[in-house]
Amino acid sequence: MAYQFVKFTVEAGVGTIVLNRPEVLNSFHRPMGREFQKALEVCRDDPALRAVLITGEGRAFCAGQDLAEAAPPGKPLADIRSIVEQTYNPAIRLIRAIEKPVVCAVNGVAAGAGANIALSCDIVLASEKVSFLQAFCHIGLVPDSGGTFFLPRLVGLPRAAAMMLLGEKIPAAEALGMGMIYKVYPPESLPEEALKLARHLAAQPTRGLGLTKRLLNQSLQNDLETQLNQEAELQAAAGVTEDYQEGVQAFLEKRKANFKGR
Ligand code: T3D
Repeated sequence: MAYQFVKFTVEAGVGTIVLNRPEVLNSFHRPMGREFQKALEVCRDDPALRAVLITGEGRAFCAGQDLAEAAPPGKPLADIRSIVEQTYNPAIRLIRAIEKPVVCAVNGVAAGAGANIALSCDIVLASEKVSFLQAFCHIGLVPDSGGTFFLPRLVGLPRAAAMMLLGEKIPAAEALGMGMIYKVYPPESLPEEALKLARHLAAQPTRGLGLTKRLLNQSLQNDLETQLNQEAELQAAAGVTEDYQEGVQAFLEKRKANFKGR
C-alpha cells in the first residue's frame, strides 16, 4: 500500500508510523485513518517487526478528528458514528491487540482523539513542551478513542472527569506527575530517545513482552483469582520460547542475551 498521510518506515525491527498532515496538526480524516490502520496491521502481522513507534510530523502530535471533514461548512454533518467506528475504534483495538510494545512519542499538542490514541499506547514519551487536551467538550462531543476507558484508569476518576468536563490543556510535566505518561524529554532529544527505546524493545524477548501486554490488557477487567490463573497459563507459554532458554543461558554464562523474538 502507498502511504500519503502517514509515513511508515521499518528499520532495526521497529515499525515507525508518523502521522503526516502537519498543515492541520495531523488531524485525522478517513484516508489517514485507513493508512494508520494498515500500518498498524503490518506491525501486527510482520514477525520481523518487534516494536512500534508512533509520532507526528511538524509541531503537533495529533489534533484528533479533522473537523472540516466531520462538519464541512455549508454541507450536512458527516455520519459521526461511522467516523468513530471506522477511523478510531479499529486503531485503538489494533494498538492494544498488537502483541509487541507500542511506544508513542508525543512531539506536540495531543488533542481529542489524538490525546486518547497516545494514551492507548504501551509507553508514552512526550516533549516537555507539549500539552494534552480532552478537547471534545469544547465542541459538544463526548470523549472517544478509548479515552473514557484509559484515562480514569491512568489518573483516577476525579482527574479524568475534570479533564474531560473542562477540556483544559494539561502540560506534559503535569501529565507525568499524575501518571498519565512515562517520561518527558526536551523537544530536541525526544525523537532520538524514542527511537532508542523502540530499538531496545525490538531486541527484547518479543513473545514474553507480548504475553505481558496480554496480561496487562486483561488485568484491567479481571479479578485477582482469574489474573493469577492467567499468569500461570501465560508463564507456561513464555517458558517454552527460545528466548526464555537464551535468556537463562546468557545469565548463567554471564553474557548479553541475543533474543530472536521467538
Ligand atoms: O467525527 C467526529 O467529530 C467524531 C470524532 C471525534 C474525535 C475528536 O478528536 S473530536 C475533537 C477534535 N479536535 C479538536 O476539537 C481540537 C481542535 N484544535 C484545537 O483545539 C487547536 O488547534 C489545538 C489546541 C490542538 C492547537 O492550537 P494552536 O493554536 O496551536 O493551533 P491552531 O491555530 O488552532 O491550528 C493550526 C491549524 O490547524 C489551523 O489551520 P489554519 O488556520 O492554519 O489554516 C487549524 O484550523 C488547523 N486544525 C487544528 N486542529 C484541527 C484543525 N483542522 C481541522 N481539524 C482539527 N481538529
